[in-house]
Amino acid sequence: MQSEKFIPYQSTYSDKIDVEQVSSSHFEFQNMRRSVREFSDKPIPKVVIENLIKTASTAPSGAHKQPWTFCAVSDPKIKSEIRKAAEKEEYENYHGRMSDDWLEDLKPFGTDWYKEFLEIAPWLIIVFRKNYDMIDGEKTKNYYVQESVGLACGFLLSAIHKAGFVSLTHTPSPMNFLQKILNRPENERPFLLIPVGYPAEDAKVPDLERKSLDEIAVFYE
Ligand code: IYR
Repeated sequence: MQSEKFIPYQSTYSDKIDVEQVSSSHFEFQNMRRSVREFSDKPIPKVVIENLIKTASTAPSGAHKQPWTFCAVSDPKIKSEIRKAAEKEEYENYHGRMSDDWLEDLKPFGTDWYKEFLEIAPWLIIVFRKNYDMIDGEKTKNYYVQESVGLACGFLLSAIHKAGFVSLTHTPSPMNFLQKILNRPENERPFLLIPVGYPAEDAKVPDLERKSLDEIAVFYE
């Protein structure tokens, strides 16, 4: 018996949908998504960023706790502060903190400690995970926080791609400086820093291949 209130599920199903065609063309579209490091400074209206964040927050989460906060920054002063702090950490990472294997693995991507995009992209979305919540001064539990916030970020990247923008999943490490700069409470920890914008006109991406279906899936029929 269902003790809580349930409502009818509003299905997106239609017998007019050609599922093979729809799933295949969605794959083709998603397969065009790339992490981009070269942004244009062309502005994006705040309402658009609000829509992207609302979409991210439709992701499933443990006990529907939605254990996330999305901080959207367009203020140039805060972006500069973030860039300065991120580059300070990344400089250390690229000059001793990262292993030789790691540096070797990153060579195809041409990354370095220099993070110009943090000032060029019109918006930085910094995603925080909430290990617990504070409701009326009481600690309340959240569940599967990493999984939930990871899913929300996936939804966010997809929404960004659908709108024709590009993004980058940037993980300056350690990134506790984001908590300080953005003045976030104790129960929030930085999870990902996602610059969002239009691609620079001459933006280039590494020539990568994705794994084949055989390498990523096993079917039991
Ligand atoms: N955080 C660093 C290093 C870095 C690490 C991985 I794993 C990447 O896929 C890309 C970069 C940076 O942002 O440069």
